Amino acid sequence: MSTKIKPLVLHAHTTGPNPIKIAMALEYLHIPYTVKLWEFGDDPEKGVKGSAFLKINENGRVPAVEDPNTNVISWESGAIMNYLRRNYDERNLLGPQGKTEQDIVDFEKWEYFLLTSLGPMTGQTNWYRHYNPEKNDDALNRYSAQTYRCYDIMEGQLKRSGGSSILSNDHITAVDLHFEPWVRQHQYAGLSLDKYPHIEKWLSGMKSKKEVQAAYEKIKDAEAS
Ligand SMILES: N[C@@H](CCC(=O)N[C@@H](CS)C(=O)NCC(=O)O)C(=O)O
Repeated sequence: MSTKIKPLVLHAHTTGPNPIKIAMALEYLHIPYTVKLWEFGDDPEKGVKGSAFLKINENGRVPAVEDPNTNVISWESGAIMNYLRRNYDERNLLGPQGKTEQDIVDFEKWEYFLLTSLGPMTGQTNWYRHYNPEKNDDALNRYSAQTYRCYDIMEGQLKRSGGSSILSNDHITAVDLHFEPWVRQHQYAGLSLDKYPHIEKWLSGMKSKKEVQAAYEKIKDAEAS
């Protein structure tokens, strides 16, 4: 199937967690793609807040995907993931694992939980740990505690699902891909998984998947070229 598809362009950043999820989905679905890396900042030609990139995503953030097969441009990792599933996942490899309304809601609730809670709380923890111009312990403690609260919820779900994947044992879906890069960054955020054995096990399983490894490699290769 992949031979007939023109390569999609994944707009990404070397370290940002959100583009990696999309690279993973492209790998799982065997969709050909190239990676275009952007810097943070407003350099007109190279920056995510510069005029060249703002023509692709007026929100000035990666990921964004351009699909020459459909001429669709998508941004926001949740919207991109759903676009890829609708258009390239005929066998429903990455989607909800059943057809009932409960199956669909279960998929979406964990996807939205990452997009609105675990991801942003980790992002804010990173910000107050590494980038805020002034030290602000109140904010750092608040966001660290909120991220740990999300880990509590994720740990409970992994206990229920069997632990290898978030929705059901052994079957990786787009939900796992959304979570992986954010949870992988726990040390950078100054957080520990010591109290989260199920998350630790899930993460190490995710890291061992060839599609996940290929996604990280592809971003690294784009950096080197
Ligand atoms: N909600 C967006 C978040 C995108 C986002 O925050 N991307 C980061 C990289 S992971 C970014 O582009 N940051 C650059 C900036 O904020 O200037 C999504 O899920 O795609």
